[in-house]
Amino acid sequence: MATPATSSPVSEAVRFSRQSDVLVVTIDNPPVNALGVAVRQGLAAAIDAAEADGAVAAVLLVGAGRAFIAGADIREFGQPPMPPSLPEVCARIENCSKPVVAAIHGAALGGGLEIALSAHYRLAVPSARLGLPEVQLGLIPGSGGTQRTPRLIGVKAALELALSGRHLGAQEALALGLVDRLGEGADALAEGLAYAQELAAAKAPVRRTRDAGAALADKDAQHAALEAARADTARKSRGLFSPMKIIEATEAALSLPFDEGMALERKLFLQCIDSPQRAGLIHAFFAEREVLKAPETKAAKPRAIESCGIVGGGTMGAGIAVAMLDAGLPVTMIERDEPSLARGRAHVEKVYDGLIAKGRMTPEAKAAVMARFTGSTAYDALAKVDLVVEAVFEDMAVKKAVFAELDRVCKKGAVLATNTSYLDIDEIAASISRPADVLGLHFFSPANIMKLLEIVVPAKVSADVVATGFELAKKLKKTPVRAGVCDGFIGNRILAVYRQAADHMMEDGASPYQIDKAVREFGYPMGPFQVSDLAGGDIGWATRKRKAATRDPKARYVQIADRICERGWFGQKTGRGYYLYPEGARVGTPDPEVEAIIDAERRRAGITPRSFTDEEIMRRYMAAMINEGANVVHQRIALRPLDVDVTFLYGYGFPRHRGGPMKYADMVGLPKVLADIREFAKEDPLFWQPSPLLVELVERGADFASLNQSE
Ligand code: 3H9
Repeated sequence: MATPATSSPVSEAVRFSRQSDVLVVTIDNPPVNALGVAVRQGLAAAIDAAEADGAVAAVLLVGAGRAFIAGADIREFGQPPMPPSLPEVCARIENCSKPVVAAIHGAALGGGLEIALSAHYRLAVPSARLGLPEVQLGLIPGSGGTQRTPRLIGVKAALELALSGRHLGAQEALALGLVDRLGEGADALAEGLAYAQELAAAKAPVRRTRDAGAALADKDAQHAALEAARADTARKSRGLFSPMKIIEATEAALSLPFDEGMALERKLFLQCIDSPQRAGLIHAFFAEREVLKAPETKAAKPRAIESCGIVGGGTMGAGIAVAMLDAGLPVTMIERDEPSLARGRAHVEKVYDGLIAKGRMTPEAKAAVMARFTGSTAYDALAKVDLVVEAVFEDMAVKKAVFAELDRVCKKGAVLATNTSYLDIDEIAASISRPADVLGLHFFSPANIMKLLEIVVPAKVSADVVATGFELAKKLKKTPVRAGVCDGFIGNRILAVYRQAADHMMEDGASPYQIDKAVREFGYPMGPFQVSDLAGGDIGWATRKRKAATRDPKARYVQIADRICERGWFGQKTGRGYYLYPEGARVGTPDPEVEAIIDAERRRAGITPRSFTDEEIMRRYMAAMINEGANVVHQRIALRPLDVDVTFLYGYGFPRHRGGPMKYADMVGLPKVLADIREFAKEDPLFWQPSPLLVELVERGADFASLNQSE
């Protein structure tokens, strides 16, 4: 049936050939058919070819490989634009005089969906994922997404799509009216071709989305949806730039003719492209993919992980157990005695009972998950597991005793991991007969929720064990970051330093409430003193006591936290910490007694309090974070600055639109950061020692981004 026609690709990225009277246009730009310049040129040439060939009655757009089109080529943003632009390509498709069909499989996201919306007919097979995720990159849909989508599905649904960035399945897209037909199988090409031939045979008209409007007929409902989205966005999208622009552009679909709406969309899109938030968010997008490419994941194959063991059923051990159960793995928990084991099991069950209470799990589903959970007080129960995570008390002797047992019972080749937060994993590894199998897997609390997993790499570990850590992270849907061994690894080591900077400011005159507010306004969900109250002040207190013996006596030490802890004020769980939490409130209120303690401590230390602006607070807070981040990279605890960024984005609530501390430093400018540190060093040269890496980069006129190439 197919009549071969000459295919005349402008580039390899887009092929087209006539199959009977349908010009089949295949976008083939691996891995995800992003709309780089070659694809845009190829699509424009394909439409020209369709117009020029009298034998073509319809055009079919289809993606090769795993996706239809994942969107604009994100790597091109910030580069000089190369014609044709995506809105031009979309207009060429929409204005084609012959019916154009988009057959969608896999991702049709952002510009990919906008191409499909410019086609006259759309078919989606079950694998299709449609969406406008531009908001997650600090952008608005910029090729007609804000103008065509509401014309097809109404303002409410269009805004929901563009403000959430959510992906829709084929069924939902059909129900909304975003696609016209559901394919049945996996073969978008075959189903799309049949559809295009059917349309050609029926002499179906071209149907331009720009001319559609039934979905907008009820003007009152459209305006109500706009206002609701405005109110909701003002409440939720703290400081984000693009969501309000999405609403503004979408409103134009109601109030302006199509071409004027497109012009406004373009203007707003370009404003977003120029915003630092776009740079931060796109950095985060690539960085979170780059962290997966550790040297060991390239060099070695992971070991198979079909079953896991956990030693320790406390909060951390139970959270890790839940993460593993959620990934479908069987879990064996070891505790020292039956009551402890019962508590560990209860911790695990409590998580699932919470889900049941919220209607997010059925009791039957819980029973099915718990059937994969076993507990024992005998280490021999771990004889057959592929990987064990030790999550017992943070004490070297206790950990070594656990590892001696693991060494005794675990099968050859089992990965033996520790969840220690700060102990020397090299020392733990050296204490057993198989140091090559010992790895650090540092989970963050609550371990079943927090996305970050530091994969801590001791000196003697074998590459395949490290690769297994990354593979486990994938199974657990966590974001792994490779870290070297040191006190606190990447995250907690840097945290310790900027927390001290916050304490210094508190003693010098800023209140904890002002510091928290400044940090929140920067974009964090919480400030450092709120975090301390949430985590429990006793945790930091224990660490300070542990480090007391090794602390440099010349280093500044702020005692305010100790004074608060001595009163038993450990934060939310005790009803007061830095804040007061009357009757179990989760949001605290400032405590005048804490302010009195701070005043007393200032007097004791001979400090006359001074005022701080919020801007100075953030300058100091960030300078401390960046400087220690640079040390961590310099000492190869983190391989690249982007590893520090991802650690903070996923483990410490760093605002994503700022890209991470090191990206933020690049945006501020490293000379400025270094000048700040040198200025602060005049008061406290011991604390504010510029990182050698920061100094070197400034001297070379380079930035952190220059160190981000994959290893
Ligand atoms: C847009 O469209 C703007 C328009 O409205 C207006 C323009 C005027 N570009 O995630 P994966 C790379 S904004 C360049 O690991 P998965 C990715 O870096 C865009 N590269 O695979 C990775 O590279 P590497 C709106 C891209 O199967 C490789 O592809 N679209 C792009 O887990 C594989 O990616 C989006 O925001 C891109 N657009 O997930 C969609 N996308 O192998 C962004 C991916 O070197 N993409 N790469 O590390 C995604 O959400 C996921 O990649 C996707 C596949 C779901 C498609």
